[in-house]
Order: sequence, then structure tokens, then C-alpha cells
Amino acid sequence: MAQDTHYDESNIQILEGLEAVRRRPGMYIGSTDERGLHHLVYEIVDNAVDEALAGFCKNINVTLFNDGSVEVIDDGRGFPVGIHPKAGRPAVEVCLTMLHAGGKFGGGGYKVSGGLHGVGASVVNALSKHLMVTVYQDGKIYRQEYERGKILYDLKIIGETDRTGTTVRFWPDVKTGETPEPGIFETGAFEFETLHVRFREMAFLNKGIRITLKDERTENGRFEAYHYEGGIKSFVEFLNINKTCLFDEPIYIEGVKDGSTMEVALQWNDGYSENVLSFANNIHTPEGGTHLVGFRTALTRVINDYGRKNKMLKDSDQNLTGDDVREGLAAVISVKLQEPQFEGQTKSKLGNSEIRPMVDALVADKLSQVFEENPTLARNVMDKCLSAARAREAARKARDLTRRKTALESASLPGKLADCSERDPAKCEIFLVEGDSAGGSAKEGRDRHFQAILPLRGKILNVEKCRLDRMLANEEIKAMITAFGGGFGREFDASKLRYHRIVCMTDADVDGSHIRILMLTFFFRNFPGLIENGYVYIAQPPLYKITKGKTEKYVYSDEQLQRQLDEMGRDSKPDVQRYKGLGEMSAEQLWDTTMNPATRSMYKVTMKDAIAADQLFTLLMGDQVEPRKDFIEKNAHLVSELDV
Ligand code: TTJ
Repeated sequence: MAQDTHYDESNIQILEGLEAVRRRPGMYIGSTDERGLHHLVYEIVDNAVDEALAGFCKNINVTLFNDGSVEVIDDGRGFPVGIHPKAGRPAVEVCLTMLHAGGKFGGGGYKVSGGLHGVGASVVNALSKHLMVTVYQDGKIYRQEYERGKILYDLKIIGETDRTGTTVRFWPDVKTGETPEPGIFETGAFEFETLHVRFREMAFLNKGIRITLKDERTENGRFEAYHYEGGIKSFVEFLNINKTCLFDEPIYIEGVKDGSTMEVALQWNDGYSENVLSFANNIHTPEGGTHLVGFRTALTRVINDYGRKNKMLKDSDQNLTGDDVREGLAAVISVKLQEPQFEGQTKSKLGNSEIRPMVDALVADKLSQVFEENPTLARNVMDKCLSAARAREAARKARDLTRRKTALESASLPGKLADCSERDPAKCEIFLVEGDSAGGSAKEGRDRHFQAILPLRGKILNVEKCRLDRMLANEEIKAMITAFGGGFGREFDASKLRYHRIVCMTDADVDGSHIRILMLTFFFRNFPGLIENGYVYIAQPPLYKITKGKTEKYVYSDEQLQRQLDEMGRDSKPDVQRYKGLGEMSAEQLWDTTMNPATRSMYKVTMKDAIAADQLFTLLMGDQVEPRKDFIEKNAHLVSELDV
């Protein structure tokens, strides 16, 4: 009797709790768009990862099904099915139906994979039109199912087994437009690529675990397995793939203090960009935080101390800056702490102040030891930092020339720029046009109200192979920086951009595609966020003009040409003109086909995976020839249709 009463009470609580989640899903999973949808998967996988981190499970298998559902299988101990003392119900049911902060079950090990999510499996249950949990334990198979968080039947035994583990399959509640259950999510389309990047990251951050991802939605769907015995050391090797490194193996540092674990892996390459990723409790912290500050200060201090001690710094007051010591550095910092505090605009900055001196002390201690024990390594690192410092000094002088004072000060705009009259950046477009003659047509054909034209002569500089100082000496580069108006590099500020559409307009040939890649490399390396914000576009000029009688048609691909010719009929011989370059088009034609927002098609450059983009640019523009040849042979079509 007493038990029954208790059940009723907690049942009411359950319904109220999960109703609140359905009423305000954003409070629990951030949003109900594609991001929120993917959060559901991370949330479930996090539970299995915790079991893996506790040392009881090695394999986590994720499958995407055609009916919109996702299944997560682990080979852990199996979620406890015994009666939860407080709730008087099976623990697995409590986990899936009661709002909790996570880590409350079983005691002992703490939950580390939570954080930004970590809201609990019950939130996923509340936001799923259906969810099925299966537990394999003590020779039996247990099952329970739910509908939008409501229990469909009590936990029951459905069979026998000789394995252990937990399986959750859920069907997200996607909006259908029907009442009374209008649904939660705007989309139910899981992206393989998004999950792939996240699970790869998870496997790097938790050495030894094996995650697989299988797409059963299409006939020959993808399958991937992620498993790295080297953990974040493998992560850094991966970041430096196809790059020439200053020493063979990444430096790996680990330590534990006051219940927090800290891991750092680092390795310099001979390039000029910095690729330092920080994580707290397996959550990427792109805004950094105390763990990153601890790492950076230790790194700069150790290198300056070493340089001074070994008389590599000229005079006693020469100091290498943080930027100097991080040029060409790839590193991963991963901390796991009991109670992470996430701050910042997107809650992606670690705030725990105690972690900063802990990481600082650990890195300083271990890194100076590595330098002492490996003088060749230390010498190579010092040389790299010192030449970065020399380039920085030269760049400082050049930079002053390109820095724009106010957005309206048109006197400092490049002479070749034909600016637009509109001042609202959201309405403005700038076309970067290959060649002066095409630039002329574009200037004539444009709508000068909102379209600006900047002609670029010939190939622009390959920024992958040169430093800031040489970059800033280049006229085309200088012109782009001043025209864009948001500064560049570390100082780049997207809110000061003068155009929200930056359009690469190059010829539809091999040279054009090369120039386009050079431009994209330049953007990716020097304007952080420009591509992510969706400000970069590629114009799509036509390849052919077909004329038959009085009709004129422009077509943009060879397939389209054949289709159009079939449609028009080939008997009375339509005239086909192939455009070899933008310069062959009249101003009017250029407007009609490529620039007029009403008729043109433009390709927006997107970037789901910054690491892949980095690797792609390294491959395409770096100095290792063999991997580039391999890549281009395998992906010839991709290089011309570059989607970063
Ligand atoms: C808790 O402490 C006692 C032993 O089991 C621990 C546990 O939480 N195990 C666990 C949970 N393993 N797997 C899960 C799990 C896996 C998935 C896919 C989904 C959920 C909600 C939990």
C-alpha cells in the first residue's frame, strides 16, 4: 500500500517534470533546431561513455534508422533494474522518467561527460515520441517503452541473454503540423557528418573506447569506427596530419589533482597557424577558459625561461609573446573536473578558477623537463619561435598601413575598389573578381547601390606558405583586408565587416578554381568566423550560352547543356558559345547570369568541420606533394566544387 501511494506521488512529479521539458525544450537542450536534435544523441551516448570511463564498457554502437530513430548500444554492466530506494521504482525507469542532474545513480564514480548537455536521459525521453530501453543483465533481458515520456508498460523481462549492456532506441518528436501533438523539433534529419565529427572527438578524448556509427537510412550507408589507444596524443597527430613537424611524437603531459584530471598533448609543425583545442569534461570550449589560460601562460613562460637560460634570447629584455610561441602549434587540452562551470555567451568557456594554476603548474613542470631532456627538440622549438618573433616585428610595421580607422573613411579604401553606396553591411556585397577586364565588366554591370567590385590581378599569394609580414606586403591581400573593414587575424571583428556577402567570382576553369582555393585559404586562416558565419560565397558564372532564333539560354554545367539542347531540339542547329572566362561576357550578360540576385545562383561556402577544413587547406596549399597528388587524384571533382 505504502509503495503504491509513493508511486502515485512520484508519478505526478514525473509527469510535471517531463511536461516542463516539453513546454520549454530550449531550456534543457538549447534549441529545437538541428543542433538540439543532435544533442539528443550526445545525451544518450554520454551515458554509455560514463560507463566506459568507469571501466566497465568498451564498445558503443550508434545506428541511424530509416524511420527517424537512433539506437545506442553499449556493452557495460547494464543499467540497474533494481528498485530505487527513494522512488520505489526500477532505477532504469527513474533514470528515464525523472529529471535529474546526472551522476546520482549508483554512487561512486562521478559523471564527467555531462556539462553543456548532461541534462539526463529523461529529457531525451520527454522529447521523443517513442523510446525503448533494453537492459541485458544477470542472464535476463529487460524492457520498457515510453511515449513522449509517459510509461507505456512496467519494466518487464522479455527473454534470456548471456551478455550485459544497455540499449536505448528513440524516435525524436519532430513537428508535423498536426494537433494535438504538434511535435518539438523543426527537423528530424540527423547528419552523419555532424555525428561523425563528435564521435571522433569523443574517441580521441577518451582513449580506448570504441564508438561505431552506422547509417542504415540508405542502401549503401556509411559505417565508421572510432578508436584511439593514444587518446589526445593521437588527436594532435591527427591535427598535424600531412604537416611537417618539428619533432616526431607529440609531447604528452598528464596529471591529477584534487579529483580533477588534466591532459595536454602538443606538437609544432612548420606552418604558421595555431590549432589549439580545449575541452572540459569532453565538451569543446571554443571560447577557452581557465584551463586554456593555464596552458598558455605556462607555455610562454617555459619557452622564455629556456631561451634566456640558454642565451638564445638576444638581450635580457627580449620576450617572446604568446603568439610567437604558438605559431604552428597544434595542441589539445582536456580537463575533467567534478563540477565544471561553463560561462560565456555560448556557455562554452570554462570558468573554474582553481583549474588555471593547476594546469599552469603541471605544464610548466613537465614541459621544462622535456626541454631539458631533449636539447634538439628544444632548439628546434626555439628557432621556430624566434623567427615568428622576427616576422611579427616586420608585420607590425606593415599592419599599420592596412588598419582602417573608421568604417566611413573611404580615403583609406583601396583605389581599385568600386564601392557601393549602401552602408548597412547586411545589404552589401563585394565581388572579388579575377582579372582587370572582368573587373571592368563587373563594375559596369553591377547595381552600385549595394554591390562593390574589387578586381584582383592574377594569382593571389599562397598564404599557407608565407608569414604575416610577406602577406601584408602583398597588394591584393592588403586591398582585401582594407575593403572588408573588420581587421584581420587575432584582431578580426566580424561586427565591423562592411559586407555580409563576400563573393569570389573567378573563371570557370582550372586557374579560376585555383584562385578560388587561394582566396578561401586566405579567408580561413585570417578571418576567424568569416566562413562559419556564412559570409563567403562563390559566384556561379555560366559555362555556355545557347542561341536559337531569338531565344538565348545560359547553362552552368555540361549536363545542363545536354538537357537544354534536347529540350530545344538539335535539328535547326542551336549556336553554343562556350565562355572561357568572365572577361568574354558583356557587362549586361554578367549582371543577368551571375550578379543579379533575382536570377543568379550563388554557392555559399559552409564549414561543418573546422578540422577537416584545416586539413584540406594544408593538403591543397601546403608543401607536401605526395599527399596532395593522392588527394587530387581521388577527389578531382571535389577540388573544383570545393565545399570546405
Ligand atoms: C550506474 O551504476 C551501476 C552500474 O551501472 C551504471 C550505469 O549507469 N550504467 C550504464 C548506463 N551503462 N549504460 C548506461 C546507459 C546507456 C545508454 C545507451 C543509455 C542510458 C540512458 C544509459
